[in-house]
Amino acid sequence: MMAPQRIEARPKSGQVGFVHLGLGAFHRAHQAVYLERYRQRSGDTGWGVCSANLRASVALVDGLSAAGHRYHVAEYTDSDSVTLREIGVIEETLFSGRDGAGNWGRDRERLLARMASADTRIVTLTVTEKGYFLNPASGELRDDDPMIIGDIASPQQPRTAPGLLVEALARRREAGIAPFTVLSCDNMPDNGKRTRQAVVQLAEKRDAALASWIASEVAFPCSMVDRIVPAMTDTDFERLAALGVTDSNAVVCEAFTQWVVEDHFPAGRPSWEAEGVEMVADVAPFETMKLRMLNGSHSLLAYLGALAGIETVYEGVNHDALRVLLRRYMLEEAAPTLEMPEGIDLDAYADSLLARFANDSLRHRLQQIAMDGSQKLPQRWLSGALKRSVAGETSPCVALGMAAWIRYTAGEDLLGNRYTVDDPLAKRFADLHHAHGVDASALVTAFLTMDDVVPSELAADKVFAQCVLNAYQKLTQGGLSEALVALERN
Ligand code: NAI
Ligand code: CS2
Repeated sequence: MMAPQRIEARPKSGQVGFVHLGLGAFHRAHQAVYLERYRQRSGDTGWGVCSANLRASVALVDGLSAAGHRYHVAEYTDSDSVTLREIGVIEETLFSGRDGAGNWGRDRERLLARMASADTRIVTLTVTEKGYFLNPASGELRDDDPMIIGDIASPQQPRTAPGLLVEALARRREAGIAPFTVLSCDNMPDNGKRTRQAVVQLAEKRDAALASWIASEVAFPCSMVDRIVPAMTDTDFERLAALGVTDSNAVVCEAFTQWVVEDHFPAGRPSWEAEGVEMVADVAPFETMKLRMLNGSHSLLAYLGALAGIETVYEGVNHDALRVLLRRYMLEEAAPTLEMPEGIDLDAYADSLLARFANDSLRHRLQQIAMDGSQKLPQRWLSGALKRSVAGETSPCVALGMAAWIRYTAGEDLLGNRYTVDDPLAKRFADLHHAHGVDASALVTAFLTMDDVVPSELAADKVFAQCVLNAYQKLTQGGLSEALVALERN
């Protein structure tokens, strides 16, 4: 391996301009890196971050605090080339979730005070697709969810991301302070619009005037975010230690990074274009391209690979028939559904994605990608397949993916290994398998008619439904190879 490039963090300023909700791996490897690089170049120290977890990972909150809010990001071009970047832009970490004793909201008031402060001009989020409490198909607030019911009952003691945003905005409105800009950095289509939907619909349950003020005064720009940041493994920590970095808060990621942001920040923003942040009028084409081509391929690999006992993206993309499937899906099923600006070469983009998936320095586990499928597949596969269905086109790759996802939700791979299905709807899936397990046709129909996940117009497409059933039977009776061969004949 070449000697790593080492970049130290700039001294801290104590000034906070951002609050972030969802202190996870991606935030530490993406937004925080852009802000650290901005700070390094510009000398502008006004955009420090207060970063919070609303649920789990209090250990990370306290670990970063104990480390003086400095950590390392290892950016791997490949296993021979890495940049070790120290990040110091996070000035504070807070926890508003439930602690070991079952008490909620240890730092909630400090977090709300930060969000209500006039110094805070932008609130960013990476709370996963499920953290917005939206119905994945309709985009409506799930006001029957116990967490949302709790926030409606106790709006001043919010537990959810939408609840915190509503309460903080209510305090700013009350104090005559202009609102912050809300910038979602989650893998959702129209992520800004969906965040706005969740916040306004929750505010409506509390005070119509507040909801109206939020709807008219608060900016919710959309953004497309891209950097492959796998959950850390013991091997990752060992590799870093071998480079002299012993840091329990470190993250590893690919060298590639991209951030395309709608330029709508009434309260101001960093001038971070020099760091490569692309400020545009309309993010949608880039967001849809990435969600369908990169994330759609990731999910295909996740379910087909996991069922065959394949562990990582790297192993999966080196499985010849799976790599052929990914390229076919990207260019024959995803690309034709996209409306891209002139000059975007989708063939080249597909090849760049396959090259990124083949990065031998990342242990990106398929089980991590497979989680929350009910929240991910609508934007990754189903919206594109619906567009094709309406045009009278078939989507055999997506149909195979759906068959693999349905089989995956049984919680046992094709080799008999059991695993936990990590999804907000996991209980429902288990019930469906219990009710229909041996009757493939009834099981596939039951999954396809879940209208909070699968668009009903797509479920009504009999050709698509039959394609899913045929793929399901091939997969469960003949295994991955037979299912892929059958697809090639399709
Ligand atoms: P992570 O597991 O490291 O962090 C997830 C974060 O979401 C944690 O802070 C967790 O507390 C929070 N969270 C989960 N459920 C929540 C809920 N119901 N309410 C509030 N907070 C909740 O995962 P990571 O890698 O940081 O990814 C987070 C999100 O970032 C993804 O779901 C995706 O939307 C986006 N993203 C991730 C990329 C990656 O490669 N890891 C790349 C591009 C986007
Ligand atoms: C992955 C994404 O876990 C998943 O669902 O598909 O986190 C993926 O790594 C990122 O979107 C890449 O930008």
